[in-house]
Amino acid sequence: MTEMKPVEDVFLVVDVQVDFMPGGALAVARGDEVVPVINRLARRFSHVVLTQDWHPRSHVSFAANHAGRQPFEMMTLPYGEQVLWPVHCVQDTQGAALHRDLHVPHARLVIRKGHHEHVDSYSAFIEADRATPTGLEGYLLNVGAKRVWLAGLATDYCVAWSALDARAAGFEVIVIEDACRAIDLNGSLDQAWRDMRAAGVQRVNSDDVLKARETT
Ligand code: VGL
Ligand code: ZN
Repeated sequence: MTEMKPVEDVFLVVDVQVDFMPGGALAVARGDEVVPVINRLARRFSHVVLTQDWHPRSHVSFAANHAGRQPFEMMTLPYGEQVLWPVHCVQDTQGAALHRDLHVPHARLVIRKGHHEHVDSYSAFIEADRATPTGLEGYLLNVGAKRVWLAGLATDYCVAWSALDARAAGFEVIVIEDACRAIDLNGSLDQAWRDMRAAGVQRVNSDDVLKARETT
């Protein structure tokens, strides 16, 4: 039996959700600007995977669930240092919905992460305990993926952690910088780019991707 040639490129669109948009519960400055760029890029990829931050209301990453703690403080948890966030992306709320203008009808898979009450997960691959897999690595290996292209929110958290874990899993990894926006908390954006560069993550602009993947 002949097999279809596996598509080696996968476009991973991270957390383009209402709560990360201006006016949202954990707003990323100019986060909405990524939507048209991602829509354009997504048309050049036959294989697109989306992620959704998807927390129970009792989630350990919410400052509101720790007496006397404020959003954006650090807290030591059993698995390490955790930023305490405003309540965001609560399962099945409007804030957790994908942005209404995100238009990727051919997206094949939506990975929901951060659903365990006691563990956060910035990464689409491995939760913050650095042990619990989401299943995305197995999925990508199973479909024959070789390269993972990333865009979305936020550059310095969920995009960066996902990019680093994709590298660690052996994929070629490219972050499309102008299709991302950052939170930038205490230098987190510079640190994220340093870490990604050191790990061999490539950094490109959407124009280059669109040009290189032009359809005739
Ligand atoms: C994110 C902080 C908390 C992200 C998710 O999508 O980058 N950041 N939860
Ligand atoms: Zn979150």
